[in-house]
Amino acid sequence: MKLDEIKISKAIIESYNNKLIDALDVDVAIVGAGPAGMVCGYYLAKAGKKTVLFERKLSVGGGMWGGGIMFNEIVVQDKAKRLLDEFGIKNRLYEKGYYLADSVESVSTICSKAVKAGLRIFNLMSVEDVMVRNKKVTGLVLNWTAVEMANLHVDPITMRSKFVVDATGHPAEVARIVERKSGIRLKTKTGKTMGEESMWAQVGEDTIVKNSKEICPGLYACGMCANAVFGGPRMGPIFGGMLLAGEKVAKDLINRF
Ligand code: 48F
Repeated sequence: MKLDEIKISKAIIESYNNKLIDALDVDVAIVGAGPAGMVCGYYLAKAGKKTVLFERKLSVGGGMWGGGIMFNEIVVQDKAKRLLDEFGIKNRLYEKGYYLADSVESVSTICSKAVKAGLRIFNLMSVEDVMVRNKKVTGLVLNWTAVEMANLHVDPITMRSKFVVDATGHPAEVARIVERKSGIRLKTKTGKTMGEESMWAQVGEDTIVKNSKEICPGLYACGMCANAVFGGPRMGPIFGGMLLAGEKVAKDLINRF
């Protein structure tokens, strides 16, 4: 059989078009493919919820690949070891309460499990706005990252979702868009994003899970973004809280359907 380049191109274009059209009306749309967003997507997809995830970068994994200062190891505490085991990520005890895992294995395994469970990931796509109806977040406004990077004047497209999850990490991008543009009061003390606090791993890891919840009608914060919204500390290269946050938001959402 002779290979036909046009057939290869046509296959990709047709298949991607169908995938994107199918992603325009879903149960849950997640923004950001860091550990929190991907774990959240895994559990939602596993529960049969139609879930899509939009990631700005070419690669998924967010801040997990780099471990600490590019040493590609991550630390996970006692409480979250069961999630490493559930995903099948090899881990070893360092000292009582501290487990170590390879960051490359962690990202690739979580991603693979999530996609195999049915999560649709669109990389190279940036969320630049939200859709709001009656003071509820009802969808996302999307553009190619390449358009964003080149600062081109090109209009975006819109997708509808019963719920949106902001898993954009430190910048809490979706929450900040809602705060800036929609006039919706966030469920924080001030009604606005409170901003992340300086390093404190113990408090950060606990609050990240507590703060990963609905922040206004239709919108959840998940992972590092949650402490940026509610005002909690950062925690550095310990990742148990991110995994537990993803699981928590997915479970909350599954209960609401
Ligand atoms: O930053 P990130 O890994 O968030 P996370 O899952 O985990 C945080 C940890 O990596 C680390 C930490 C652990 O102690 O503090 O920082 O909460 O992943 C966020 C992803 O969101 C993407 C971004 O490229 C990254 O991969 N992202 C951010 N804004 C947008 C976006 C946007 N507007 N549209 C699409 N993707």
